Amino acid sequence: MSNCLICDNEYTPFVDFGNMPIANAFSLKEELIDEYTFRMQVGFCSKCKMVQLVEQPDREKMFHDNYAFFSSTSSYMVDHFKLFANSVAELQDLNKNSFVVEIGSNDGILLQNFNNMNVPSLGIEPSKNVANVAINKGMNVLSEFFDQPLAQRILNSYQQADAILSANVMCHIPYMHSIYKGVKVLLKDDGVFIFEDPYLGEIIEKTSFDQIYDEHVFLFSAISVNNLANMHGLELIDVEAQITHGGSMRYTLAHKGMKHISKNVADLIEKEMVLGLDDNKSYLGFTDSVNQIKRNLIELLTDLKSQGKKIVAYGATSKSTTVTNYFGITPNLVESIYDTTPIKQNKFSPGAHIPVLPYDQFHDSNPDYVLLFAWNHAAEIMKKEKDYMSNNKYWITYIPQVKII
Ligand code: JHZ
Ligand code: SAH
Repeated sequence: MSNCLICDNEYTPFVDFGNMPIANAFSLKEELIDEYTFRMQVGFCSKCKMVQLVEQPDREKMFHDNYAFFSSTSSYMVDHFKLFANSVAELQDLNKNSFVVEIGSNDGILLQNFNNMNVPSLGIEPSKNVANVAINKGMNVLSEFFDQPLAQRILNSYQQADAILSANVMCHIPYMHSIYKGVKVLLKDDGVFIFEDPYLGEIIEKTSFDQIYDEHVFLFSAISVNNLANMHGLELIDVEAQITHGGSMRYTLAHKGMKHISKNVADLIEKEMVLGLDDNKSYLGFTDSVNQIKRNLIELLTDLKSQGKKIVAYGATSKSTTVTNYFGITPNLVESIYDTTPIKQNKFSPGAHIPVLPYDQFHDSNPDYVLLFAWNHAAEIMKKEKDYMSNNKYWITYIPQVKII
């Protein structure tokens, strides 16, 4: 039995991936000897309905001066965050007297849009290397972990915020009560707290099990987010599905009773109850669904290898760490992974030790099959590689099922 990070209720995990390394710990050969691992299991709390990792490594092991994920590597995401910023500016009627705070601003992919609009903003980004990219572009960023004490310090130096924003960060933070207490004091009476994260409903429907790795301590639903918000005098006032990261949800919260609640909230909560996201039973088949994908993918890769085919992978994603380690994919099956991120290149993937090579070498590698680890960017990547792949080369994807394209 484990205790819920939100309400302390006891629960039993429904899936166990065994020992997993840090998903973004791409390492040099000499660093591979002593790789850190943790037991990766996920459970559902039947009381507050939160789906969560049982154990998560210390935050400093994941977010530090050599953090490997740079948000702006996808041009689609650059456009997505521009639209996000524009929608917030319109919703809150932002101007030069407003104040926007972003939690987990990474390389400034969202924050830069407020700079361009001359709206005062502050990014909070503990991973120094990615924070520095934004700082060097002229953005106002504090390289620290956001929590309640930091919110109080921000309040002392600035003012309350018209909007507190966060994308793909809230689901990374186990100390949620500290975050919500911080948001509560930092948010203006008529302010909004808007965040988006991979959506539990999509993860269950698509069996996108690779959204589960060390950084993703929570898989949110509207039900669990609303329950958590209510514990802090906040409430969910809108929800909006996003196609990013394989299916995300944008949640808008406000101080209780301060804003109109969109019908979208009740509609989504009802849909989640029909889907059974509030019911323990809905999670019991998850392991079998993951194992079915595992059998099919390993069978396909083994079969192709026995025919002498060359298989490489595209995108050294965090998600791929769960896939390679849980499925047992080694360099014997997948020779190398090509990626555009300099800090990941000429290193080895966590646990599976597949060489990560610069994207520039991808075309010359001349593979027969390309396993698409960055399946969430399929539209952008397949468009970019259309001509190259038309020449008797095939993509392999595995979410929601194994498929050759
Ligand atoms: P991508 C990370 O997850 C980690 P990851 C984190 N926990 C999270 O929640 C999301 O991001 C937001 C490369 N690439 O976006 C770049 C190419 O090589 O799926 C990246 O290394 N060529 C914070 O790591 C990787 O693929 C391309 O054309 O699962 C994509 O990683 C494109 C588009 C990407 O996130
Ligand atoms: N918002 C970006 C970045 C997501 S990566 C995007 O959607 O692409 C997740 C980021 O959250 C990392 O850069 C990490 O350093 C940061 N992070 C982790 N814990 C945090 C905390 N407590 N406060 C602020 N940022 C945090």
